[in-house]
Amino acid sequence: MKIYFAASIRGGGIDPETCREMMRHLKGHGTVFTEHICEEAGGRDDRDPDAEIYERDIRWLREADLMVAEVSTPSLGVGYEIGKAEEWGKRILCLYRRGSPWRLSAMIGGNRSLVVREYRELQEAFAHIDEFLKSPL
Ligand code: 6IA
Repeated sequence: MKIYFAASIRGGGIDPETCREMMRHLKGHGTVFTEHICEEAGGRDDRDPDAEIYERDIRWLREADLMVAEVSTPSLGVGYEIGKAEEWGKRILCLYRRGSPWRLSAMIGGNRSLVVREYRELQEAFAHIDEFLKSPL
């Protein structure tokens, strides 16, 4: 199973611990292309030129069987990737943490093509991931 994990980097930035734990959990299910996104989430991210990041991520997204997106922190990049993945017919799970200071965009929460699930504890997020990955591709 090839999984594309998307999470906010420059847009607010996902909580690094949440990023690492979700990544660890997803890796138990298959190959996660975006393994490096938790490395410096919330910190310095200018190691690679933007054009390289864009081209590599788009290539991975095309190749992925499905996408899991952490959407508690708004991110232009994650929103863009969700739009692309939808256009390409990928299955998409969006995970939103209840109590986030940001309300989820209606473009995500109101889109019936996406599977949107809320969680508070990480264990709940893991259960949503397991459920989503059990469904046929
Ligand atoms: O607009 P944002 O920066 O929040 O967009 C985040 C999304 O875009 C993520 O889901 C990534 O797939 C993609 N993305 C944005 N910046 C990077 C990046 N920079 N590396 C990989 N994917 C990225 C270097 C990051 C670093 C933590 C080493």
